[in-house]
Amino acid sequence: MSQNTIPSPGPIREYVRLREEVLQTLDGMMSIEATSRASLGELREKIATDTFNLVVVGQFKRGKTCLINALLGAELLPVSVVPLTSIVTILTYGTSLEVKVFTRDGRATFVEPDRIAEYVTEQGNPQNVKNVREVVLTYPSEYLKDGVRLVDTPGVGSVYQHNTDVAYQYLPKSDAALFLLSVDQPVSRAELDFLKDVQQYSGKIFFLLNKIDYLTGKDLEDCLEFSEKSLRDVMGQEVKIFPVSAKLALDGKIADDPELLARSRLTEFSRTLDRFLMNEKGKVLLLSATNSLLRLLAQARLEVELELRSLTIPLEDLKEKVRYFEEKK
Ligand SMILES: Nc1nc2c(ncn2[C@@H]2O[C@H](COP(=O)(O)OP(=O)(O)OP(=O)(O)O)[C@@H](O)[C@H]2O)c(=O)[nH]1
Ligand SMILES: [Mg+2]
Repeated sequence: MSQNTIPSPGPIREYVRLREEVLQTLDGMMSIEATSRASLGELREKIATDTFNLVVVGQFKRGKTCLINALLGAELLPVSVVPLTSIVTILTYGTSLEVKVFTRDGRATFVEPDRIAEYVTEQGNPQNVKNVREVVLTYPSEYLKDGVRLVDTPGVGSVYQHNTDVAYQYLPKSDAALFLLSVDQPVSRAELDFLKDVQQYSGKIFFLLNKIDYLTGKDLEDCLEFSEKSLRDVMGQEVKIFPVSAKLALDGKIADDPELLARSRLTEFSRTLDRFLMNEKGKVLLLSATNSLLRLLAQARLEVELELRSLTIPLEDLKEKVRYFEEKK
């Protein structure tokens, strides 16, 4: 990341001021009984620690997990030709590689990194029999500095409905999304419907067309053009798609082979992502925090309205009875 892109003190001061305002609003909301304290507490912690969830999403088998490995330049997470990732897997900064498994009963256990597939994959943990909520890996990568968390989600649309459900449940926590398409499967209706859902939650979406090593020349151009047109219709504006090969990028980084890395075209995307994380992350974080607050407020309002309605009905009944009593009197 180049030094001259570091934001000047003005925007940083403005960011700190706005963040304080959001935190104060959040504290104010704690006094509204109908709001979920747990959700507010979680959101507060996220904003106070500048945690930014960069979530990798897409249909099954587009290469999401492989892309995360490629960005970090190491084979950290298991990939496969069959639907695989079944549990949300979070990569966060740490001085060494450590893997912690969080179960739904609130327990957390460290496991050896080479045993991760036993927890996060459909094969190792079918139908989530191990009751895993999420798995957190710490890793010393520049990408994960300053609160950025790379989040791998299960692919949507496979025969495993529970994998789709897990991916959907994580969407509200996404600040920005990496939306993966791949050249071996032209964009489908289901993919576009999923994009509409992602759009509701993510302050920023990056589009990647993966597996470009399968195509060359005109075929790749046609594929890109078709994908761009399909996405434009949903997004209502021009979209930029980054053509990449996660596989070549990972191989290139592991073998330290600049030719493979150049063919992967990952560097163009990485530079854009670096710039975004350096210059726009704060703005997008506050935007998605504000959206989460609005959603929580809307929920609270609905609950208050329901309570009011349940109070008004007996009141009407009571008035009717008083009228009847007066009449008889
Ligand atoms: N040729 C080629 N294969 C790739 C590339 N990226 C991923 N793959 C392969 O595609 C398959 C799926 O990769 P994954 O990373 O497991 O895909 P995923 O989207 O995480 O899959 P789910 O977790 O099941 O949704 C694996 O066999 C990968 O080796 C690529 O750039 N080129
Ligand atoms: Mg995966």
